[in-house]
Amino acid sequence: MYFFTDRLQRRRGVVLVLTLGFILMMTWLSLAILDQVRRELALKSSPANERMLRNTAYQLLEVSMGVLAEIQRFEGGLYSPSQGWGVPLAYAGMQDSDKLDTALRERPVEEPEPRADDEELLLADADEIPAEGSEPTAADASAEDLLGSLLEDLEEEENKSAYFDRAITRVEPKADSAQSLSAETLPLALPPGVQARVRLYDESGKLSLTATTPERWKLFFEAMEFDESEALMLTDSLLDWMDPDNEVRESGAESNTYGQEDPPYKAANRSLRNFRELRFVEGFKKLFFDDNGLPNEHLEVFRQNVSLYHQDEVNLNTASDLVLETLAEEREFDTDNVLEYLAGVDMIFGTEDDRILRPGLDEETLPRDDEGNTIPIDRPVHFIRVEIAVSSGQAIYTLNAVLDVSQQHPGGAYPFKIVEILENQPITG
Ligand SMILES: [Ca+2]
Ligand SMILES: [Ca+2]
Repeated sequence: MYFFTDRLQRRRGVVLVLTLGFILMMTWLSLAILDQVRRELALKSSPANERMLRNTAYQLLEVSMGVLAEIQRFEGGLYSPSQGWGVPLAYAGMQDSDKLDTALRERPVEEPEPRADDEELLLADADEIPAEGSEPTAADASAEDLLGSLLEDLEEEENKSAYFDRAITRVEPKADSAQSLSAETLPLALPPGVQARVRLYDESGKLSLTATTPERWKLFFEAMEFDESEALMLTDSLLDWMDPDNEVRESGAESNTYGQEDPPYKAANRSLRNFRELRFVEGFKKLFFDDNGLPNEHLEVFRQNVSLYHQDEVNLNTASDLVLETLAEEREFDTDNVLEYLAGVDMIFGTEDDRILRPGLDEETLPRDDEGNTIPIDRPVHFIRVEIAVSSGQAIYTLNAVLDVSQQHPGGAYPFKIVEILENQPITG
């Protein structure tokens, strides 16, 4: 008898588990459908909100240009973000969101730890109910996930930037400059509930696509850890692709090579219009792209260290590690001497004692190459990449632009020429 009861209980247990499993599956299915609907809804923010974010982003572009123009005028030139323009909103006395948070992001991203106390659990749930008072649903969570991944993308981009923008770190404006600004001008403020982040990067810290010598290209590709024959092929093919003639360099390729491709094509014989164009160039085809024509990490490194815009010498204040290494190899100087000079006495980037290579410095203290000559210091910033991200509630808006700070915008409306501007997409050039 005891045996029988036990089996019956076990069978009941099995039925219960099956039923629970079924309920769980149905719940999962309905959540999956809700999730899809929510995803589609989450992508559409209200038009009024989008307009407000867009207007804010453009105003922040103007604020950034104002900051750049002021520093350029007072300091006689733009040389390094350590002058204060690296974090323009902070310079202008505005709140600059170090990390973009949204209302949703403030909630825990991961599942909260299970708590022993039910009361605590209830309290935790109450905290998570949105301000509007609607019940939090799994669909809310999925919208959060989507938003979270968008934010992570943004942060990832930011981290990528951190890789090559060593010198562009946070330099807080001096307290007196912020005070004098707010005392003399109307305080600048973001609309309620809006968070913003503006970053300015110097394109002149990269190698110029058009002004780099064959010798320097070769050193650069070797710094990218390609072997000598690969470095030669990449150098000569790139230069042949861009030079106006059809004479083939020693390790290069011109239209006669590309004419044998299926389908055949010709060398561009002009400068690159974007980095994706490299998938047609001999050497790059194999080394920078996979078999499906998708770019690999080498293209990303190339893109981060080479500029399509500037056509001058590299600004050592903002040169990336890879570019600095290339130049050090070419001019025979020690990169550490330059980095230690720039980081200042405390040897930390982004602090008040950071130094700037610029004309008029005391020659005695300057870093020198192996022959005892001072390294070049007159390399002003020419092109600046602007990255603006504005968020409100669930919506994020990004504005990316490239400014030529050596000339005014045609018509005189802005102090600098806006060379390129893109909304909600990165500038890939
Ligand atoms: Ca050519
Ligand atoms: Ca040629």
